Amino acid sequence: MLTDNIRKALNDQLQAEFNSAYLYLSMSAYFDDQGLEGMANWMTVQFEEEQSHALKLFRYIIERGGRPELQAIEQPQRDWDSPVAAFEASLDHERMISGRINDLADLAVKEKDHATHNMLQWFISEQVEEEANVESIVSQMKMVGDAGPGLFMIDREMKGRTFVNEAAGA
Ligand code: OFO
Repeated sequence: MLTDNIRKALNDQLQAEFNSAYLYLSMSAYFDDQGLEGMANWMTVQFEEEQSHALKLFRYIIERGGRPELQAIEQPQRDWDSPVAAFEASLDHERMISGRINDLADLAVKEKDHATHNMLQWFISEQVEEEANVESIVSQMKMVGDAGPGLFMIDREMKGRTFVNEAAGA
């Protein structure tokens, strides 16, 4: 049984994960429009990852006897000044999400909800990985600049990213 505070916080995080998914799908459309298919693919995979995070929370709320409440999803930003600016925005976004997950873990401790605290450990590790991945892309892109052969090489590498549902069953 979830306390009201935890239930509300988990539902808010469920919405935040869908907002993340929508943001990355919008970034995918932006990169596709820029002719950067690898980056568009990377963002589509990110969209799928965020949906899997939302689904993990959705299932957890049900498992604990709650009912997920689907809140409205924000309209995402449509354009960025440059490819690197889009990845920098993604990094800022992930740092914000990490802060939210940490607050949620603090709340679980405060409410003595050890099961939720335990479930959140997966998200805490996932955030470390997400921030590190985007940080490394941003620094590579800064090294090669916002156009030219270096950028196209990074783009080509990103075509290989595929979705693996790590959130399922973890
Ligand atoms: Fe769900 O990890 Fe990104 O936002």
